[in-house]
Amino acid sequence: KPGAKGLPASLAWKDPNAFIVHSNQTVETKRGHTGSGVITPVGRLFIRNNVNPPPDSIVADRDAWRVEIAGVASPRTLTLAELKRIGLASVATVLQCSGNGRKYMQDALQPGQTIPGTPWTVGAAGCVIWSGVPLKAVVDMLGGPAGGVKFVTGTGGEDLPAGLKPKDVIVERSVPISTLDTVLLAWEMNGEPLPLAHGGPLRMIVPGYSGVNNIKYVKTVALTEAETDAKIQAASYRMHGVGEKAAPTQPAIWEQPVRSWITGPLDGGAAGRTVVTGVAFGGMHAVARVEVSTDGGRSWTDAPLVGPDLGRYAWRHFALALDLPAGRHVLASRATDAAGHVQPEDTAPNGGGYSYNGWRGPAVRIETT
Ligand code: MSS
Repeated sequence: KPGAKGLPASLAWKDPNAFIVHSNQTVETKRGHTGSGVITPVGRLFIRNNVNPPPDSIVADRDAWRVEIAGVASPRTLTLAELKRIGLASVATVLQCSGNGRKYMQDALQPGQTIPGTPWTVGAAGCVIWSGVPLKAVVDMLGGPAGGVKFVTGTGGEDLPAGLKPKDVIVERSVPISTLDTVLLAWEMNGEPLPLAHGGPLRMIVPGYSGVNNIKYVKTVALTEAETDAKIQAASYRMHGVGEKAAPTQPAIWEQPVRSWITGPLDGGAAGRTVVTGVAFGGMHAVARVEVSTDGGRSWTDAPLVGPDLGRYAWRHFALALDLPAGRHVLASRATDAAGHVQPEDTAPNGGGYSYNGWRGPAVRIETT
């Protein structure tokens, strides 16, 4: 039964009250537990592992971690200590699983249809400040990109389970070379050494791209001519119809669409003055506008954005003070990004349950008295 289990021992340092534990590898932040500041405390940030994480020993001597840089004029393996001498930058991004909101698609299926995967609602997401070296600075130092490269391909540092084909389990993802200007090789999260659980000692961050593209414990970063043929890229995280098989010809799950959801109130209570709060982000673009509805989308009111603006890849909180009469209310939020994309009412189910961004799914039903 989801939510009935406790945190796995490796995550015992996290806030036990903040999570719905789907499995040892899929731990969702409860709605409303991301806090009201912009940044999600690391103790309340969700966890998603596609394979078992590496042992703790890899963070015992962080500076000794080695990453191979390939697809450049002078390929080299660099230690984290060496990376720290190349450059430093920080970026705030929404880290969100590609399947965040999958439950709303699973709930909308016809009899006989299925969408496999964790039934995340809104809690496979957080907003985090990453610090590290821009990949561009590393590539420039190594003589620039090799000819003909079209992708940035990152490989996770897990020990692969024996008896399985490595390509079937390795966490290796390719993103378009256009991301070279924004990718960060990060060793800090929210100003602290990056915990193993979130990819320490070193993680490849692709701002604006969905969770799976942000490779934890990254051991190789290669500029490549083709996308990796690893299963996680070729036959998974693809946009395809329900019941269809994933294939490399389908769009990859890369850039995140505009999205928002209510974080409070989540329960009914006394009628009267109420502050409706939530988070909104634009994926690749800044959030331009958030509207709130208390009548299930029949009417909308602009909601003020609150708190510091940490840039286009971060989320913003919104807070609208209003008067809720006694009765039933359906609270929803609808965001618009700076490029004019508006959240749709719903997102049609797709085979992997990816990239849900409708406003209808996460609407909150409450009754005030
Ligand atoms: N990386 C690696 N190396 N491994 C794994 O498993 N996963 C993915 C990313 N990265 C992985 C990686 C996913 S899938 C996600 S979401 C993310 O990560 C999460 O993060 P955290 O830190 O929260 O755990 Mo879905 O799209």
